[in-house]
Amino acid sequence: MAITQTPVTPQPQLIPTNLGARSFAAPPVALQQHIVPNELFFVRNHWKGTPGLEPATYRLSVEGEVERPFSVSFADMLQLPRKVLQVTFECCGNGPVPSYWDKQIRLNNVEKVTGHGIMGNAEWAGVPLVVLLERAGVKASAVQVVFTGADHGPDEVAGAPQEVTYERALPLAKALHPDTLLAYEMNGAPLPALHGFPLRLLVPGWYGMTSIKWLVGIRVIDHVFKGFYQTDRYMVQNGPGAQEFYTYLTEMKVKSIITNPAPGEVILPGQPYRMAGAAWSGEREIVRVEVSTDGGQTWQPAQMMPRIDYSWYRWEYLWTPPAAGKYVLMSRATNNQGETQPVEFPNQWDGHPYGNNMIFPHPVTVRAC
Ligand SMILES: Nc1nc2c(c(=O)[nH]1)N[C@H]1C(S)=C(S)[C@@H](COP(=O)(O)O)O[C@H]1N2
Ligand SMILES: [Mo]
Repeated sequence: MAITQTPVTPQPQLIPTNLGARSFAAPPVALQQHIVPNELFFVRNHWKGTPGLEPATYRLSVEGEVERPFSVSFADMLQLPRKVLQVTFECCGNGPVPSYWDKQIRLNNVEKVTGHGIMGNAEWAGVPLVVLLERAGVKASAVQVVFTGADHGPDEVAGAPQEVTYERALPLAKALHPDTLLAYEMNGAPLPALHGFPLRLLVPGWYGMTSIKWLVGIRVIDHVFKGFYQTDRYMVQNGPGAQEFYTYLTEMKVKSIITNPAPGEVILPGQPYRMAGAAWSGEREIVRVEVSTDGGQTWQPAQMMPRIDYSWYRWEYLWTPPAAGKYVLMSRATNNQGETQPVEFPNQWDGHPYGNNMIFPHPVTVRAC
């Protein structure tokens, strides 16, 4: 199968987040909806463009520590058992940089709220991965399952001249989980090119980098995978004295965001305003979302809507701002393990913003218009 990088222009509403036009954040209006429409769903690509995979020639191979290696066509995939799941995921780099907020709040002229757009919730349809793994017959020697994307190139940060392929592994238990999907549909439409057409892995509850797009290979291995995007990215450096040097991110940490008010929205004094947002915690349940309208001094419970499958929970809070002025709104989620969001971003030893789940200040100005 010939693989060429096809230039693709994302929807103009998406916000470019880095040089080289590889990644795009969802605008605030996208995160206000329970289901983020495909054209507003964030895009995070390691290289520009998309591998131009053709469904007619597409094959997905299953090999390695299996009894019966095989490959399937795209048409065959569509005949296999189908599962539909709502799944929320965020890129582990999602979130404003704390120093940015410190500065804005210190300057006290905060109005612009950005930085949560590299996440979304969609309804995905596909084949449970376990169906293919059972057909192949995983050997007792299996330890992990490696997923290979069709995209490759020099790494964007390391700038290494050699080609690296986008590949990552899952532990066997997560690979065999009945909800780990090989998705070919997103919100009822064929998977868009930018989101991995024709087929992507979808790992519910885990950070986005595990959900390999343009999936062409599945390889069961008898050891721990040490590929570049497994060991050199998406980990946080632990503090001095820690037992482990790095913590590798897997399941999404407990987190919440405020989506209403949006940046620049006018809020009137003395009138009830419906604050809203989202909360999630990997595969776990959220048991509580609280809201502060005074920069974290006092907290009130928000009203939570139930989640669907692995979607985020939506929440609301009716707030009547007492008077005109500047307010710092905050939300704080707690999961069923008693884990809650930290006041400050904990893991910043190496300056990487990965896995930031702090309580984010959401500044707003209340004024009569
Ligand atoms: N093949 C491939 N899969 C990939 C990536 C990539 O660059 N190549 N990016 C990963 C990252 S870091 C994220 S956050 C999600 C983003 O998925 P989306 O672009 O569909 O929103 O895809 C993941 N899967
Ligand atoms: Mo990501």
